[in-house]
Amino acid sequence: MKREEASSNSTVKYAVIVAATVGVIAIVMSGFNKNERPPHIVFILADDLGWNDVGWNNPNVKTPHLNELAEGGVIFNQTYVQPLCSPSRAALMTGYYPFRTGLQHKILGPYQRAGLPLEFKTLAEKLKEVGYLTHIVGKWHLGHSTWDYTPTRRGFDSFFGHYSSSVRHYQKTFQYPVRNKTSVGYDFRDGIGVVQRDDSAYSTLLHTERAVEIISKHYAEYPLFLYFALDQPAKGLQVPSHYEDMYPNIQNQAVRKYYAKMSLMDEAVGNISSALKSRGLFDDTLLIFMSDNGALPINQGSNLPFRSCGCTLFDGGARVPAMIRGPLLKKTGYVNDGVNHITDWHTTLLSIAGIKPEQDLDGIDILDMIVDGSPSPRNEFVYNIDQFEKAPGAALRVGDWKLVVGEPNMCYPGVHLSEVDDWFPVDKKPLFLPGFADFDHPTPPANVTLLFNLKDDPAERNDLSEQLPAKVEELRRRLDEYKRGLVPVADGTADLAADAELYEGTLTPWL
Ligand SMILES: *[C@@H]1O[C@H](CO)[C@@H](O)[C@H](O)[C@H]1NC(C)=O
Ligand SMILES: *[C@@H]1O[C@H](CO)[C@@H](O)[C@H](O)[C@H]1NC(C)=O
Ligand SMILES: *[C@@H]1O[C@H](CO)[C@@H](O)[C@H](O)[C@H]1NC(C)=O
Ligand SMILES: *[C@@H]1O[C@H](CO)[C@@H](O)[C@H](O)[C@H]1NC(C)=O
Ligand SMILES: [Ca+2]
Repeated sequence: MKREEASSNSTVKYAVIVAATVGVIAIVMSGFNKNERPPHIVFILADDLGWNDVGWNNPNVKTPHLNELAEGGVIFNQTYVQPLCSPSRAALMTGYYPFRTGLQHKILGPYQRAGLPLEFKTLAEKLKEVGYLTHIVGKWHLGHSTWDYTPTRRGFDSFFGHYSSSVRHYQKTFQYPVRNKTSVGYDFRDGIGVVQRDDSAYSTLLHTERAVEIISKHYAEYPLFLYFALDQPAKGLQVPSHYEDMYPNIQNQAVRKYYAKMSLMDEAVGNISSALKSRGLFDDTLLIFMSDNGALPINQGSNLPFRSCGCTLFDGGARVPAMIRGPLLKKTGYVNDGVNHITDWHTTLLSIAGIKPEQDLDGIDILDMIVDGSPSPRNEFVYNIDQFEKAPGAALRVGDWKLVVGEPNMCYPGVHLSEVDDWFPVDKKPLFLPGFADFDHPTPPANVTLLFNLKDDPAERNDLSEQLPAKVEELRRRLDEYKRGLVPVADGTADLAADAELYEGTLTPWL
């Protein structure tokens, strides 16, 4: 369906008016005229997938399904996200930079009280208001201390997955330091219920099976929003061995397992597109794939040619593989070089659904850029602003220029900048990122001032700050303007009352 139809979609408008006055049930009764229904949306978000970890950027990684989808759609060369999990997810769900929602500092821990503040409506809530049936499968990671923070109270009709940052693929447990011990928590839910424990079943296979089931049973009169938040490649190297067999020539076992996980992930995407085809929905579905942040050196991922990794303000943390395929696209089978930010996808999906976005969203509507390759309307974006008193850090891009100030390592003091500031090769020695908790660290934080021209120097090798002080000042002033919108960081303390051991080993909302 075309864009003009979306904005003049009378049935949708009717549904909104009815929804506003009578409530959500009215939407289900109002129905959609077949030609007016906005497209189905399947948003696939990988976890910690590096720039160089997908087939179209690195032919050694076997991702045939993703490659095929990308060939029939558009690959993005300059998609930027937040350098960490919770902030990126918050940006996608709200359309605001995390420094405006309180999620600019590190990630949410499993026992943290804070979550994505309830005053922000999620993408799912907004899409639901115009009739989308909404599902999340996989990782939430936007808070769970109270039920109000959990996905089925934030606009999703169903949830199948885990609340916290990451769980082991077979055990579905996380480990978290609490006082003098390590707390182990089981974290796997279907809706609000706990899924029966089965340590022989691999998480991503279960997630994919659920996604396929949702698609197969979808009532196609209504638009579908499926947010498939993969737990791949993420942390740990558990993977069924037959995926490793796809890489007989890779000697390094860790690299082989990592690539195997990429191929498992690719198969999951393939199963989802097959399910869309079997159900007859494929041609009417916008399928978007991107990573939530750059690869971390804890894994074998690579962000080459870009500098450094996830959890930093360098481009290796924020510039990620991304693609879209589906209806609306008038120009396909090419690489689009327009700058876009994860918040833009929020705004653009609203636009596609015929929803008027809030005035002050940070996300910009990039629909024209996606549809026919028009120039990107975005000229600047904020990588992050974190006023964390021990190690403040911020970065901003305006045009081709990028300024980084303060501590570029967002995991300080967990790791020191010297450990992550590198151009990581594929078979590097994995670095252990010791948690994200604040603790006393003997090394003082960095306080850099770096200026790069990303057009000439996308790998950030040549700092121009001393040569171009006026440019530094110009960007610093722009950053100061953004800082006026800064909100305090959400409370980061771990609540000992949340210890899973108090709830028979299961992570549970506790407040
Ligand atoms: C941890 O602390 C508790 C109480 O503070 C104590 O009873 C327990 O023995 C300690 N455990 C270890 C392994 O030190
Ligand atoms: C994809 O579907 C096939 C056939 O049902 C299944 O054997 C395989 O495990 C699925 N792969 C993933 C990653 O879910
Ligand atoms: C993608 O970005 C790189 C680095 O900025 C650039 O060299 C390349 O030309 C871009 N590719 C396309 C197709 O625009
Ligand atoms: C970092 O350096 C700048 C000058 O380049 C200075 O103004 C600022 O106070 C320093 N910040 C910290 C936290 O030391
Ligand atoms: Ca992540």
